[in-house]
Amino acid sequence: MSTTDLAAPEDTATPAAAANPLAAFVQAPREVPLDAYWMPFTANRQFKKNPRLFVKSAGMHYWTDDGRQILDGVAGLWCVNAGHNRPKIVKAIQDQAAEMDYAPPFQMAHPKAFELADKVAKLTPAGLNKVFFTNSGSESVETALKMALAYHKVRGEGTRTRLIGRERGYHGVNFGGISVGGMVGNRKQFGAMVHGVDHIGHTHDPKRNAFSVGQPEHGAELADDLERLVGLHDASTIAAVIVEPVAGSTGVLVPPKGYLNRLREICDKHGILLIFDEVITGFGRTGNPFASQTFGVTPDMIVMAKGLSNGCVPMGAVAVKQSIHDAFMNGPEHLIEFFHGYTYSSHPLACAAALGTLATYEDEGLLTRAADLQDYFAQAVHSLRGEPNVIDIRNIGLVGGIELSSIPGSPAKRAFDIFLDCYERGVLIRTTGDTLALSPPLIIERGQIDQLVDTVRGSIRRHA
Ligand code: PXG
Repeated sequence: MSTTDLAAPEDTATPAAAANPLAAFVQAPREVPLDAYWMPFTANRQFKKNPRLFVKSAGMHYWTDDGRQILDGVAGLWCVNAGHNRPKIVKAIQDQAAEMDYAPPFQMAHPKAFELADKVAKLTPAGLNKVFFTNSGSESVETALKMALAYHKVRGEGTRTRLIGRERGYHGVNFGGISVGGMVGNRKQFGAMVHGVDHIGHTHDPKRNAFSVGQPEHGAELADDLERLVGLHDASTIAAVIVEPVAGSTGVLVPPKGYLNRLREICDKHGILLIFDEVITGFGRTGNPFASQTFGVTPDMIVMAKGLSNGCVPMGAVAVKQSIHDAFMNGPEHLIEFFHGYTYSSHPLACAAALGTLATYEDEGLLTRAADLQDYFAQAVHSLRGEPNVIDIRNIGLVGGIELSSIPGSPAKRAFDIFLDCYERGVLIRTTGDTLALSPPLIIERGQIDQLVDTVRGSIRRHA
């Protein structure tokens, strides 16, 4: 396949263009050597018996190696918020690759890194105006946790070494992230992890909140669990609390009304930093650039990735309050203030992709489009109430979770079978346990929301 086959210079995001599936794409099927690649977070043996391969993307769609068009109901993996192969992003990456491939980020830099940080800082809530670049959500989480520890140390509060996460939290797959994370499957194979970590309880409360539209009514008081941990460990030992404003990977858990505000208050009271992991919620998913703005709660740090570069080139970032940054800016000026960074922090291709991404969001008003579509989307996903085995439906902005009862003795199987069935019928969704997750690109049209939900409905019925 030549590179020109993959490029989509025309704007294919419009439904009309996307309806022209394989116009410029004729390819002989090719043999793929399946054996050597150990696939991440994948049922490898199942996959290799029946591979699902994408070979092209444009707008709201993928195409498979056997030429089928698939509606993307999850923005790739919650990241392709502007839709696929958008022209400004494609061009920015192509131009950058031709102009300068790499620039060292330690003691050197390139202009686009500064331009991008400036633009990101303008999107984050007021006060979070310093931006540190990484290459993924997982690296951003580690960066934020290390910053929190180092921040307290440079201020002379080095006893604050404890990191607090939340049950059912997902913060990537590195050691800090799985330690503060609260997903059993991500923890149980890996020993004792980072010590001194503790967790507040999760907010999932189907008894009181099942089928809530948007934020659930009940559960603000669950934030008080942080007071319990302060009582147990003492605030002087706690550096930071990290939570996802909306937990994505554990099944779209929307924060109860008032919950995040209460968490903020308790953190303020005890001098604990509040970190929001917005890897999924960042860049328009909830109807604002960040969920912090949707819920009106400003953390001390925001962890981001995914939608920052539209998934086109790996990139993550941590935005922090000026005061956190400034605490490090002491000591002799020729010395490094924060001993942390990656070879590929602020990689030129990633910065170019992110600048193209932010320009696309701005041109098309995408960072607030979920707010316009959320009522329509909510109505669509909640129309699945009453379908067989549907025990809860949760939504906010353009993200929805449909929880199904498990097949006795085979947890996650019903949802996985539905995922496979949807794929056969031309729609890509995600599953976690027995919850189906929908998080389409923000360019989705109403008719495509209908297609997405109707396909899921048919699959749910076929697997009753
Ligand atoms: N934090 C959050 C909140 C995430 O959702 C990460 C950190 C880690 O990002 P990286 O870029 O290191 O993968 C994530 C990642 C899913 C799913 O479908 C979600 C993620 C990754 C894989 C699958 O639930 N989110």
